[in-house]
Amino acid sequence: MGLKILGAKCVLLCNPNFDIVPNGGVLFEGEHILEVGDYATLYAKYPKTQAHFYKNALLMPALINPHIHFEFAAQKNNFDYGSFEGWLSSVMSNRSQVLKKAAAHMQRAVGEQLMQGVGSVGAISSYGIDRPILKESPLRVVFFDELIGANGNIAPAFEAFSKRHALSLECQSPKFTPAIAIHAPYSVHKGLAQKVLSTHKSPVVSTHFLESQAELDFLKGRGGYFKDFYAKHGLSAPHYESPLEFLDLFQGQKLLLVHALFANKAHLQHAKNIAHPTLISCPRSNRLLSGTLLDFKQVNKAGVKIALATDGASSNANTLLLEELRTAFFALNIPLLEALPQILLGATLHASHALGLKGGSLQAGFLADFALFGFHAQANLQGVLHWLLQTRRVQSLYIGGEWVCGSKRGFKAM
Ligand code: MCF
Ligand code: FE
Repeated sequence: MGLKILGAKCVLLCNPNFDIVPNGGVLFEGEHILEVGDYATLYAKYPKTQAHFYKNALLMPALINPHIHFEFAAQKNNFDYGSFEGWLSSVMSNRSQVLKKAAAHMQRAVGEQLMQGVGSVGAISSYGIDRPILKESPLRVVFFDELIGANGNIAPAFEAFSKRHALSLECQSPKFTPAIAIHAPYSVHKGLAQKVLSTHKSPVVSTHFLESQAELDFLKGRGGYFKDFYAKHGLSAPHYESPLEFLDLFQGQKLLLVHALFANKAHLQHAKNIAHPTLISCPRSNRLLSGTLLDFKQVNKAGVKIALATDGASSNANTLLLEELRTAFFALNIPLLEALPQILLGATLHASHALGLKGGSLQAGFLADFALFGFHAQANLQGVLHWLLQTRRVQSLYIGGEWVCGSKRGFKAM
C-alpha cells in the first residue's frame, strides 16, 4: 500500500467551513486520508512518499449522488413529464417496457457517474436487476432494496422483500452497503413497512416523501388523484392518519427524505424530532414532475441539512450530476455565493453523511475518495464558481485510495 500524496493548484476540503487551500495536498494510505494541508509542507514532512502535484487541477472529495434509480436508466420518452399524476400513470403503464431495456443502459449510467467524478451513489433498487452491475462496478454503493406494496395482505410482500434483501446482504463489502428504502406513503402499506423495518436493521433508510400535492392530499385524506388510483389498478389503498404518522415509521433512523417539496415546517420539525434526517433534493426531477423546486431557505431555517441528487433517468433528462449541480446553482432562491458552498457540500459532505459514509470531505480519517478536475482559474471562491460553470468531466477519480478512471499520472517516488 504505502503512503501517497496528491496535490493540486486548488484543493476544496468540503469541510463545514468550505475551506479552499491553494497548492494543497492530501496524504493517504489505503482507504483513508491521514493528513491534509499545504502540498510542499506535506512533502517535506514525508519525503519518501509517492507524490504527484497537478498544476492545473482542482482536487476535491469524489462527488456523491445519494439518490439514483439505475433500473430505469433506459427511460427516454416513455414517461410523461409535466405533472406528477401524469408521470405516475405513465410509469404504471410503461415501466415494464423500460425495465426490459435496463441491462443495456445500466452499465452506461455507471460509466456516466464515474466520468462526472462521482465516487459513491445511493442506488434505489425496486427489483434487484441493478445489483450485479453495481456490485462489480468501481463505485462505492449504498444499495437500497426498495419496498413497494400497498396491499393489506402483507405476508407475501414481506417474504419477497426479505428474499431480495438477503441477496444484497450476501454482497456486503467495504464498498457495497445493503440498506432499505420505503418507496413512498402512497405505495406502501403501513403494517408492511413496520414489519420490514422492525425485522431488518438498516444503517440508513431512504424514502420518497411529499413529492407532490397529490401525495399531500392523499395523506390528509382529502381525496384527489389517489382516490381512484387503487381501484383502477386493482390495489388496496394504504392508510396513514397524516404525513406525521408516515414519518413515525422512521423513529430513531438515519433517514434520507427524498424530495419533501410539499413538506411544511411542522413536517420537517417532526422528522428532526423522531429521526436523523437529511433532505435529498433532485431539482430537475422536481421541476419535470411537480413543476417547482425545493424552498432551500425554508429547509435551512428548519435546520435540516440538504444533499443534492439526480434521481433516475425515469424523472430526468439524464443522470449527469454536474449538470444537476449547475441547474441548482442557477435556480436556487438563495444568494449566488451562498449557493455555491451549499451545492458543493450537498454533493459531498452532506450526501456522504446522509448515506452513513465517512467521506465527502478531505479530513484526516475520512475515505480516500478523490476527484481531480481541470482548473485554470484562481484558487478562491470566484475561481471555484467559474469551475462549476465550465466543468464537464473528471480528469481522474480515486475510490478507496485506488485510481479508477481518467488520466493516470504515475506517482513519482521522489
Ligand atoms: O423519485 C422519482 C419519482 N418518485 C417516485 N419514484 C420514482 C422516481 N424515479 C423512479 N421511481 C420509481 C420507484 O422506485 O418509480 C416506481 C418505483 O419503482 C414508482 S411505484 C409504481
Ligand atoms: Fe427517486
